[in-house]
Amino acid sequence: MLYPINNTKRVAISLNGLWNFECVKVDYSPKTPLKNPLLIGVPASYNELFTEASIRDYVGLVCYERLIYIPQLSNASEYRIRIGAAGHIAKIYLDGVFVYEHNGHFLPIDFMIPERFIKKGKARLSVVLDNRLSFSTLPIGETFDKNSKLIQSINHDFANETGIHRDVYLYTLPSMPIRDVFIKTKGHEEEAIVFYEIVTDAITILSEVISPSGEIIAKGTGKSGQLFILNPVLWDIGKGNLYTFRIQTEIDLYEEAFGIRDIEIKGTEFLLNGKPVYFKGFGMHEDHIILGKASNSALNIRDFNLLKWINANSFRTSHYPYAEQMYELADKFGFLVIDEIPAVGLNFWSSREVFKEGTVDNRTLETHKAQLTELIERDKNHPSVVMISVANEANTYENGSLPYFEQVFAHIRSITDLPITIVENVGAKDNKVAQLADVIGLNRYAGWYTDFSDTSVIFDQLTDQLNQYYQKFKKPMILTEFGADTIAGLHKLPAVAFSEEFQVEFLKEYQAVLKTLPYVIGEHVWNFADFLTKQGLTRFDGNKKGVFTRDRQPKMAAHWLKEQWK
Ligand code: BDP
Repeated sequence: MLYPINNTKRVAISLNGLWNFECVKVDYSPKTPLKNPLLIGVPASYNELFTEASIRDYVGLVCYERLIYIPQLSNASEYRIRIGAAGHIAKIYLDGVFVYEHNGHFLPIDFMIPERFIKKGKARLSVVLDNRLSFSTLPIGETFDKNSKLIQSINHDFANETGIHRDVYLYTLPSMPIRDVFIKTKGHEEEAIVFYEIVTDAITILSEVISPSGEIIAKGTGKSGQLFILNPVLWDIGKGNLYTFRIQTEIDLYEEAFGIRDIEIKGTEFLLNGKPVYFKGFGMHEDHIILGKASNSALNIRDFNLLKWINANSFRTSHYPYAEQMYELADKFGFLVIDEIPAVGLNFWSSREVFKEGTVDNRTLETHKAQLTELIERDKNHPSVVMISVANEANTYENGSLPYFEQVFAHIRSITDLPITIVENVGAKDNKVAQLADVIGLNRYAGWYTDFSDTSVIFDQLTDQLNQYYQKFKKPMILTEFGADTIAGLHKLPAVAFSEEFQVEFLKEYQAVLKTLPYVIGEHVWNFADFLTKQGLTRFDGNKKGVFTRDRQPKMAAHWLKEQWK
């Protein structure tokens, strides 16, 4: 699936901006326009925009609605709508008629506008979103009725904010369009091969590779082939060298950026263009003041400038696929991305064949596999994506976890040759699954959730836990999470938990261990920035483990990390 673009053959019209909005009943169907709509901004989470707690905390169905006008363009043969992300389950209606359904909060919704609406030239577009978590959604969760109000049991640590979260486009395709392109590269500084495969019914196909400096350096014809490039400029950390793959048919035109880079796991090393990489960076969240989980260019640029400033080279899209623009920026800035699916906190596997309420089972597995397919379809050509994470903190000590993850790994390996990781928090001894991964991610909170505020336990405990993993699985490892909640502006000497001084001392202890263990190929501090999560006794206006505040200003630890990562 290709991103909507504007060029001489295609038109993409933004449908962002003001929409009508209403919280609606669970059996709602938009036969008639909304009766008492509120105005809402798109993209944004609805949870942060109003003054009533009843909307902020609303669980159930909401309807977004607006009129769309469909221009009649001579070159357009197909009209489609693409919503970058909205969730969890989205049902789309035009003039009250159901046209499309999608399950997956963090992946695109893309559907064709039926002919009769194009003839009419306009339609009422209704996007009905259902944020009820279940064992068929990712993340999983449960929804209960409490005194006629829906409430959720959430097994993950970020707010279940909902809304149309990414850009919405009405876009056109010419007849026999270029539907997709798969680009793979292999090579080194002397020579590279670009393998391509184009999905289209067009007959005459011309492909061109354009170098980062703008010259056409290779040409091909047909739907698939290999192009040789002499002395390529490689894509690398901090070097977002991007080539363009231009496809022209008799009626269509599309340009896709790609990079030439090689990745390989050799023993305990992760090699990028033949050189070992040490991952420095963060687990992040798409989370912003007012916008909630929506993506915004200005805020995305700010995040990348901070990542660059702090000398990071990578991040994990914890705990879900981010907006396309984050990958586009990672491609351009030269950042490594571990691309994660929202399989967070999977637990309680059903030991039976039949569905059992309150268990992860075949319903979850089907959603998990379908979203991995959509993730690879979306992100396959980004040079920045160097690893896929299939889950975060699943209960991989439970018996049902192995057969479940055998299927997840078989599926992901059938659709990509990228290295696969799983992010763990169970001890090595009890882990039944980690042998399936190429790289093991481990989240650790010694001195915080255990032995609270005692940093002296960190060195020995962490050394021991990582060594146990390595001895059992013999895989390269990344410390994918370690961090302490820190209130910006709280200073204490000597340090106490929650102070900025404590965060530095805490991170320092972890880093000291990592330097001694050769199989550890990276450190991702938890978290890049403070973020919103459900209310709880251990959460003071959100999770405060950010090295930056929620409005993206540095805490003391940011200055310290910048020095360490120089
Ligand atoms: C880890 C989770 C992460 C949480 C973090 C924390 O992977 O999502 O936010 O703990 O508690 O277990 O801060």
